[in-house]
Amino acid sequence: MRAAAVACANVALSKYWGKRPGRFNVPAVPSLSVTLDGLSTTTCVAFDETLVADELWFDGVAAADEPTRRASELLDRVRDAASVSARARVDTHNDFPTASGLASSASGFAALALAALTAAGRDASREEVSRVARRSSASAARSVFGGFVELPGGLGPDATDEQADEACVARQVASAAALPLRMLVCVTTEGEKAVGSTSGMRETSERSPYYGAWLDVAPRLHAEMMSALERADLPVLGELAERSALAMHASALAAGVAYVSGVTLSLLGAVQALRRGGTGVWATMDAGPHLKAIVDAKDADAVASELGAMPGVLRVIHAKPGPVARVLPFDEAIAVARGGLS
Ligand code: 2P0
Repeated sequence: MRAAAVACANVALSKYWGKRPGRFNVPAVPSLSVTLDGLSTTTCVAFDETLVADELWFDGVAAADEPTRRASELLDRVRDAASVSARARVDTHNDFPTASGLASSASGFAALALAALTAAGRDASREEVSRVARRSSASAARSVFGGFVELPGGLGPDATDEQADEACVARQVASAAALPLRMLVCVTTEGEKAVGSTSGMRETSERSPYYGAWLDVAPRLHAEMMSALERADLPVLGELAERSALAMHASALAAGVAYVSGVTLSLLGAVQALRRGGTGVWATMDAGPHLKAIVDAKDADAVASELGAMPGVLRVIHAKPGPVARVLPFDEAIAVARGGLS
């Protein structure tokens, strides 16, 4: 009744922002991501009949009520699927800043879903792991897979919520080696973000005059990106990824949801200037102020030193396309999760 897993963060090239109305946390638009090597969450789950409630610990420190409640919701779905009644202790460790727009919920819920289903004795397919993760955090559905991963958008209003849930399954669409892409994560703060993704996208859908435009353009950018990926055309993919990020942020900003900071905008200017100078580099940003530069592997070191020298950049993480989530030996993982070792 115990198991451990590791999953990597992912960054969307074509962004998910906004949910299909109804249940099961189904995105309104399709997304395409790259799983990132080296930004990982290690999670251990131990079901224990003596516990009266689920417990969540980060690096050996008890988590606050809200993250514990979200972990417990996922565990409820696993208990239902595997006919288990025991509560669980969850120990987890991120090797990058938590809840600051670096996709810690994606790797976190993917690792939790895989560890919990395995601990419950459920011989789950990757698709089942991904669906369990997606209902907690849609981007987590993508972190179950390695390389380049697509998560479809929701079906139209004629479909039932159950049909939309059934159809919304992530899949790997290209291996990690498909493109010589590197992601340079320019870390601009170690703090937590002020507005979480779930409430940020709800406010955008309720208040942004540009939310309709986003719903219109996102699937088209996504389709063009899928064919650029099929052709292994990094310049076109990068250009489209930057447009997807800018459209998402413009729509959020019009609702007063601002994730970008002054440093983010300076970095965006620097990326665009590098591009005018002939370097293949493109920007993407998520629900936090960090800018991620998409770059050809051959230019990664030069671009990283340029961006890393900009005021306000704390450090630059070099990431390449990463692997699928996997089960780990429990004893090895618990030392990492409780001690914060990596
Ligand atoms: C993405 N983001 O596609 C987009 C781009 C952030 C910006 O998915 O409400 O934590 O838990 O399903 O997955 C972050 O949102 O939101 C996210 P919920 P999630 O990566």
